[in-house]
Amino acid sequence: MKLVLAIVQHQDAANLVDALTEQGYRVTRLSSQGGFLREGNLTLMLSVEDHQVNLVIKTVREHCSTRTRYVSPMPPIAESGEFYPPAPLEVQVGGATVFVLKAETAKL
Ligand code: 2BA
Repeated sequence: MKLVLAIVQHQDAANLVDALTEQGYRVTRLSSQGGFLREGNLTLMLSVEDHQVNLVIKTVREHCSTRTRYVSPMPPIAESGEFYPPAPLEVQVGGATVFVLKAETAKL
């Protein structure tokens, strides 16, 4: 058994969960937040057989898009009378960040 953790963007989550459940996978959605942008994202948790991992990753890849976000860095400490507003920083977010871990499942 493997535990697949997929961190995805909100915009992609609904279609991805629909696709995974239609294929018969059991999915748990966890609300999460990225440490860098501090924006909400979703972590999907699936416990699957080893041979299903590649199919799950394929489905995640098909439903998760890369998007561009802009971050405003903190302004540098200004010297006397000088102010240089920092340029927004462009970052690419997504499609998805996926971790695959060995797992044992016990339903109690
Ligand atoms: P965030 O931490 O909010 O990161 C959002 C995007 O900002 C990242 O997109 C990446 O393009 C950029 N970024 C993150 N940390 C950076 C840094 N130290 N310097 C420059 N740019 C940085 P993704 O790579 O697509 O990641 C999307 C989300 O997936 C992340 O949100 C985080 O929640 C999670 N994630 C990504 N890599 C991870 C890892 N190695 N471990 C745990 N969570 C991870």
